[in-house]
Amino acid sequence: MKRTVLITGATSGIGLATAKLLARHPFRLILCGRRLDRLNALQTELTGLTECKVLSFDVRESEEVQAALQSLQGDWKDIEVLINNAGNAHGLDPIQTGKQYDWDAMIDINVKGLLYVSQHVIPGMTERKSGHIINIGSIAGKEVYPNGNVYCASKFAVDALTRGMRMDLNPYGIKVTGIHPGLVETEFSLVRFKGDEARASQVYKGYEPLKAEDIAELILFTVTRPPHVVLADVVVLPTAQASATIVKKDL
Ligand code: NDP
Ligand code: 8X3
Repeated sequence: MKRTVLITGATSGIGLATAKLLARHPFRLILCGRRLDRLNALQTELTGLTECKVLSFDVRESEEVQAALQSLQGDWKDIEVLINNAGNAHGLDPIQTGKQYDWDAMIDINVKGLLYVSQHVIPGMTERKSGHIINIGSIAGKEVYPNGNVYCASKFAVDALTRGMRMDLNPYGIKVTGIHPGLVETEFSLVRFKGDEARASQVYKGYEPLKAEDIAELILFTVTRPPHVVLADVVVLPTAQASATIVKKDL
């Protein structure tokens, strides 16, 4: 029997790579994101590998999240693995000139969005007394870096929520994992720099960053451990990266 996995942010980067990899293993997938065209294309691509459902919603919108998750029918409601991956950085400004709309986006998506999705998935897990929640944090949730202020705060919050979930859900045998990547080349920097491709690509020059597939492999390893094993907290960096601010670059 395939386990049902819900992946937020499956239209791009880490979520997309994870969907493609898990589809080749005994999982069926609920693919989430705002860009419905990408979700539909992914569902088509994965046809023949596994069954997929597509749910298009904005994690910022509590009512949209509720409606999407309540639209699941039958045993598709029994989500066994929740991958809270949707998120981004918006801007890279010092606190004194940061934009409120960027702050709102990061807090609303990375923190409140994660909570909105989780609140509709957790009751099924507690009822069944099983499940696995994987929260994608960041090295930015372990260390603050200059101009990272609110993005770092949002990822510190993800780390705190991960630890809190692990405590509160412990009586129910639910696994909770925090995965905290360093620099991964995805659309992340393009979003952070508002579509400025030159600035975004500069972030990944002069060293070999992680690929989304590297994180997908880690997620696959995490969800295929035996019942008595949980990877609680994993920081994963490119070899060239020693901390949030130290990256060996050959430029
Ligand atoms: P991408 O920009 O490639 O992917 C982000 C995903 O999040 C997209 O699928 C996007 O889907 C989804 N998303 C963003 N906003 C919303 C929203 N409001 N509602 C629903 N879905 C949303 O970046 P990554 O793959 O790199 O990022 C994935 C996660 O990994 C994020 O939480 C990020 O913070 C984290 N991370 C990334 C690192 C990196 O260096 N790349 C390092 C450490 C952590 P859509 O736009 O279709 O809604
Ligand atoms: C993404 C990695 O270093 O840009 O979370 O914050 S970093």
